[in-house]
Amino acid sequence: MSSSVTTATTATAGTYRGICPICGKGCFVEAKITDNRPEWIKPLKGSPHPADCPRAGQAREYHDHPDRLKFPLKRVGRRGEGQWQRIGWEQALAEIAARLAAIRDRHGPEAVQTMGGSYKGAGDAACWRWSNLWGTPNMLHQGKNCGEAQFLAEWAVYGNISNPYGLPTPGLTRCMINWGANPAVAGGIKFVQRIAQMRAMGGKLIVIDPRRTEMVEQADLWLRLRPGTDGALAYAMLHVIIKEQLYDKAFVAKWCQGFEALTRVVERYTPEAVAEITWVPAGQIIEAARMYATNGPALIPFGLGVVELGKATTSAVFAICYLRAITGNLDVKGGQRLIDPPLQIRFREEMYWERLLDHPLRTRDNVGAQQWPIASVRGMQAFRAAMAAAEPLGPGAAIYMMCTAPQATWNAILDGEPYPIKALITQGGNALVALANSRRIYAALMSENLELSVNMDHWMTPGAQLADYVLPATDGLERPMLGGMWGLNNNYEAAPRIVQPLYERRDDYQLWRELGNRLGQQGYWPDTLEGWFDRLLEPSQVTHAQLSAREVPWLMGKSGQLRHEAKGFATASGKVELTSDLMAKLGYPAMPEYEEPAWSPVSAPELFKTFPLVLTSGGGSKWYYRSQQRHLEKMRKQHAYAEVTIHPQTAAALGISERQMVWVETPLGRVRQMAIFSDALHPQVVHADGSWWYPERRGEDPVLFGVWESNINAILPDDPTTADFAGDCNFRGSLCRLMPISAGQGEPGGSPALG
Ligand SMILES: Nc1nc2c(c(=O)[nH]1)N[C@H]1C(S)=C(S)[C@@H](COP(=O)(O)OP(=O)(O)OC[C@H]3O[C@@H](n4cnc5c(=O)[nH]c(N)nc54)[C@H](O)[C@@H]3O)O[C@H]1N2
Ligand SMILES: Nc1nc2c(c(=O)[nH]1)N[C@H]1C(S)=C(S)[C@@H](COP(=O)(O)OP(=O)(O)OC[C@H]3O[C@@H](n4cnc5c(=O)[nH]c(N)nc54)[C@H](O)[C@@H]3O)O[C@H]1N2
Ligand code: SF4
Ligand SMILES: [Mo]
Repeated sequence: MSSSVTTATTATAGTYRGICPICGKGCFVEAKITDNRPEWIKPLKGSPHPADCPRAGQAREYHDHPDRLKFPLKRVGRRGEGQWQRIGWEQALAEIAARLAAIRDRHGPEAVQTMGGSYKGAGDAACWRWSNLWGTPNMLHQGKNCGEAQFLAEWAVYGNISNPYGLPTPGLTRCMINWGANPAVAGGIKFVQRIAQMRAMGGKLIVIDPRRTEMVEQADLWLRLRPGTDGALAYAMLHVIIKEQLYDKAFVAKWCQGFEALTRVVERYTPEAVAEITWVPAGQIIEAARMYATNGPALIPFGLGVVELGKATTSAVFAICYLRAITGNLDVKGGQRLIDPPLQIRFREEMYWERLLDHPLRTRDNVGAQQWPIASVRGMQAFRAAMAAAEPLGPGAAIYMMCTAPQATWNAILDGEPYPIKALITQGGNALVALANSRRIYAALMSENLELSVNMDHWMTPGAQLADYVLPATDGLERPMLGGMWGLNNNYEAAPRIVQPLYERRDDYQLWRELGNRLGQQGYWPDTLEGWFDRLLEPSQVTHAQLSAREVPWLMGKSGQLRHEAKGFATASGKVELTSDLMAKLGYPAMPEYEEPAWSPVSAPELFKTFPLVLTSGGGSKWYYRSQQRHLEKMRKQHAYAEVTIHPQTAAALGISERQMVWVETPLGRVRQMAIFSDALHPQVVHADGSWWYPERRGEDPVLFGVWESNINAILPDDPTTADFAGDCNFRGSLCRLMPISAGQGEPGGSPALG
């Protein structure tokens, strides 16, 4: 690291190191600041993870962009009309607090729903902390759809989660399955290099993905499955491994509960039967099973391709848990390591999960609890009871266990069932773009039943446009940083505030602190985010400023300990529960079997006649982080418009030429995307970009920055029958049809009429 680098909490001029402000990954940058403005920002070489992706190059444009929110705004016209009045923070906070208090008096604390998005820094944790102190179990963040199902399955089966950012250990890891994961795009250069090193040292790579991703180029074996059929595939691999006696008999005998039940269940998932379901040849299924089972230690990291399949997710996440366990790859070096509790920082205590479980005002569980009890306060209590012996503090990231299913929130707003939600505070989330069935979300956000809607963001988004108050948040240069704030890992990077916030932007933390102080939480909130970080860091006896000033500002958790050998697994039985007592207790099958997605050629054959293509969506793009960065010119030059990828033969049969605009249509309507060809796709499968909006379009309703134009979520279903065991959305594994748009039809601009 360059010795000329200095650190400070109040920078105005000099060269500083901090965190790339673009997405929540916390990569390190070096920035030259003059007059409190970044002159240049570049990757910080020699740091634990220097910013290394194309988006980072646009950090200055992001920070300086004229469209960034600058001041608090209050709606003065109708919702969506775009009539805003600039107000001060004092007025905004006082009015919001007064309305929240009135709602609590009339409807209880549960009538307030808080909502966030994918990881956005410490503001997310501050939101959960506030929600717990306030007494609402209605918390939702978009991580609900990106990993929750896998984490809940791991907690149920292993009593802990495996490292979600699992990297292979070259020389040790002998096989890795990128199962619905594309680390070349999602994880960055470090992941790709590590996998290449693993392969150079003899490790095998299997990719399970309907698309020929960058990782397929390196792979020994690629299974191009029909989207949504991962659960059947995993059970077929278990079938082969058990039939051929390739499992770890000693581990199974000593540590697994329910192996006999598994043996019975896998019986019918023969490679031949599952080849019909998955469209993967039986020979490849057998080869993948053998390769994985006979090349330990082996690793199957977190992958979004298996957790966004709606009801088909449930069997997929459980069966993958079984695969790792019975092959003896669980909690071994070079294999599937379990995470260490986040004890370096006072994360769990500061979240006040305890307080929510026993809150004096809260009398009701979250609005999705009846349908999806695993994702509720009751579910959390069941987990805690099961874990009591091994992990008295319970899981770190308990938010994953209490997260409200989004469709339940929209019902509670629109129909008042099971009880009304009257206020929504969104911080760092773009629900109208990011969650399924956007029209229902639109109806909820526009509903008069929703008495208060607040949105804190960097930009005016389609959802913010429908809010009553819009609040401007600081970005990653304007605020200090402490990594690991979702409680999912035990390493914490730190960085100071390297420029003072511009205009009237505030840290997300301050929204929650200020509301808390006005609403009975006095004494709970340190004055500054830095002050809160200091409190969190006390167990490590370092302040945030000291940590940020270190040569490597990185607090490493203790690891290297294999957890089960010392204490057993943190389940009620102390074993890996292939048949989960906790699931059974909550009314679910103890060993969930494969179910098709709600709309599939098998589950909905009539629908398949009119919607004859299998649709998947949302594989990451290197130019964008989910719905973000659409304002940045360089990114838009690379990928200007939402794209749908199809096989050229299919396109030819439909009269579609490359780069032509097409309608992507489902029973819920249609959106426009640009056709791109790939002959590596199965001819009956298409992939549509997820989460598109166009900030250059009009913001006012009904255009709402083109949210109806190309956003695939506008036409994906969200009724409860489509969801998995925790109520997650069905983004991948669906049905659609395509139609070319002839010139002059379906002009861009976007309105609900387009559907
Ligand atoms: N069809 C389909 N839909 C999907 C997916 C898919 O694969 N297919 N993927 C899903 C996944 S994995 C995820 S995680 C979700 C993402 O869903 P979201 O998290 O809702 O979407 P993002 O685009 O990540 O960011 C939401 C908003 O946060 C704002 N923001 C960024 N940083 C900050 C900050 O520091 N403070 C504040 N206050 N705001 C900030 C951004 O400007 C943006 O408007 O989308 C899901 N939706
Ligand atoms: N550059 C960039 N990086 C990101 C993000 C981003 O938007 N851009 N998003 C971040 C977020 S929020 C998340 S959650 C992570 C996710 O990171 P990953 O887990 O790698 O997820 P994705 O790239 O969304 O999808 C992985 C793969 O799933 C495949 N897939 C689609 N349908 C199916 C299916 O039915 N079965 C299987 N097996 N595979 C399927 C897609 O083709 C895709 O290649 O990435 C993070 N990193
Ligand atoms: S955009 Fe995200 S992944 Fe890329 S360097 Fe910045 S923080 Fe890291
Ligand atoms: Mo995500």
